[in-house]
Amino acid sequence: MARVFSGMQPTGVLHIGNYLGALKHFIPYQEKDECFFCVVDLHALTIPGDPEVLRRKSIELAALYIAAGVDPNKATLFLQSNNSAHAEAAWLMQCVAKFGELGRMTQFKDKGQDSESVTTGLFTYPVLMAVDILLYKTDEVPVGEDQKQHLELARDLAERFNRQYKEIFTIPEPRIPDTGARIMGLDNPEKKMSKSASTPANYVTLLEDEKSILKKFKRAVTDSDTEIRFDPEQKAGISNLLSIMSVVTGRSIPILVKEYQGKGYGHLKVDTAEAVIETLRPIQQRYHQLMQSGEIEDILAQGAVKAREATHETLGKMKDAMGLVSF
Ligand code: AQP
Repeated sequence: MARVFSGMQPTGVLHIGNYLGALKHFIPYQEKDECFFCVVDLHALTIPGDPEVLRRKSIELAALYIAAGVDPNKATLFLQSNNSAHAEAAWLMQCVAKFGELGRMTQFKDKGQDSESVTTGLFTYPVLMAVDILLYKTDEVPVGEDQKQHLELARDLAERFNRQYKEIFTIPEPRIPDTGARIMGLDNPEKKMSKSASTPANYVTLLEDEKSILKKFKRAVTDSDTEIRFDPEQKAGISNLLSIMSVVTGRSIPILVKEYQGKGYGHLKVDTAEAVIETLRPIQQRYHQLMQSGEIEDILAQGAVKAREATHETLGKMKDAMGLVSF
């Protein structure tokens, strides 16, 4: 039985990129592996926001995990800040990580260009992410493609710690899906779909209403050609629609390409929108039921206990290996 860990930030509302690239792939693991799924609320603090909004979003994200299929009887679901081992281990690992390697993280380069005004938390966040994973002795991490570099760092830090101090950490493997690992923005298919995009035309959220989903897909940016072909370089918009359609329907891209030969772009856009609507409908229903039931708080309280138990020993070993004395 493998240990599986993954997390999502409670900022904005999850979009179909988060779902198709990561969350959807969490679900099969819980049938056979020991899973820890986390709402990474400490990561959300790296970009300052309204505390009330963060409180609300954290609960809503936990409800979305369950609505999407995470079963709290099979997997441990918890808020990152409820297990203080994460913040503690992050400090220890920051004393192993190098300034230069954090400076090379592309996500920091994208979001942290104005170094005078960004928080130091945004700079050191990949170290927190590394210990999120390592504390649970994680074997496998299901994530989208944008997290590949952060996973590499987690592996490097684990190896360095094991060499420099003591063999404590398991080296985790990223699990990135073949299709859907990088869903692109509907308004700009050259860039990934992103919660923090400047316009809502970029993404479709998991809680979006049907009319709005259809409208956004109809307006999705494509090209001036007419051929339906999978070619992310030359035909980024069409290829993105095919990827989305493929993951939500389970049909392969070559089969879809064949099916849409000779049909117009409009056809593919409407069908993709409808397939997305069908996928999201049951998730939305379960989400609203859960939010009304008030069950989430109890689930998260139980998850926090299990998460603390799972990491207690590793954190203790880490401190001991580094020469910290415990009384
Ligand atoms: N466009 C995407 N396609 C496929 N997978 C994606 N992920 C994010 N965007 C896409 C995956 O979703 C998981 C949750 O990541 P997160 O909450 O930490 O957010 P993020 O990676 O920073 O990306 P977002 O959602 O677009 O937020 P912002 O705008 O704040 O950067 C991860 O597994 C990620 O790979």
